[in-house]
Amino acid sequence: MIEVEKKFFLTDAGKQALIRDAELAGTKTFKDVYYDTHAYDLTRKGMWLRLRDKRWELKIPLGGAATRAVDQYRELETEPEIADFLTLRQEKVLAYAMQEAGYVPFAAIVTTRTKYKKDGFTIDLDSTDFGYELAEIERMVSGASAVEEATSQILAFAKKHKLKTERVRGKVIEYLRRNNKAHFNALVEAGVVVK
Ligand code: V4E
Repeated sequence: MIEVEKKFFLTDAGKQALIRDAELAGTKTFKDVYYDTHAYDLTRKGMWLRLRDKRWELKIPLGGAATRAVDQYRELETEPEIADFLTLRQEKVLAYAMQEAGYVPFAAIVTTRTKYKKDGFTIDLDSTDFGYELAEIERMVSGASAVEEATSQILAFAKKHKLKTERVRGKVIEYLRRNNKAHFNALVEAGVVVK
């Protein structure tokens, strides 16, 4: 199965329309701490290394292109895989090996995510501790050939609920735009973020 997902700006009206007649599937709160070097070696390549609560995760763009158009990622979720990919010393606890290699935290974001099901779509409403909210609409498909159709279905579903269908800044990008202009501008320069 492949997960096709799109993020959208969330207004009060959009939120009310989305949750009307939707089935509530649960709420959770998690903390993400994102890491990179001082030279932004990972994020300038569109790679995102984070500690979500107690689990390390690394998102690597598929296709190798570090552009905003890429929205499919390979996700490494075990410490040996991440250490191997970053060529870190495996005999050390990952957090120490990362520190030794110059990875430092650059953003910490607490998100409360409420999940709904509606018309065959999964809807995530994310609310962050820095006041940014967005919606993510997802659909599972069985193969690559169905991705395009699912994308159109997601866009039609979003339009029906009066969500703005242009692409939205993800939570981390918005966090950097508000809190760390040097990092944000480096990502614009690298072509990872479209201003
Ligand atoms: C992929 C990405 C980043 C890493 C965080 O990914 P995201 O999907 O926003 O996090 P989240 O919490 O929804 O993860 P999940 O729970 O679904 O695994 S940070 C930036 N990007 C891509 C990106 C970009 N290059 N440019 C802009 C404007 N927005 C997002």
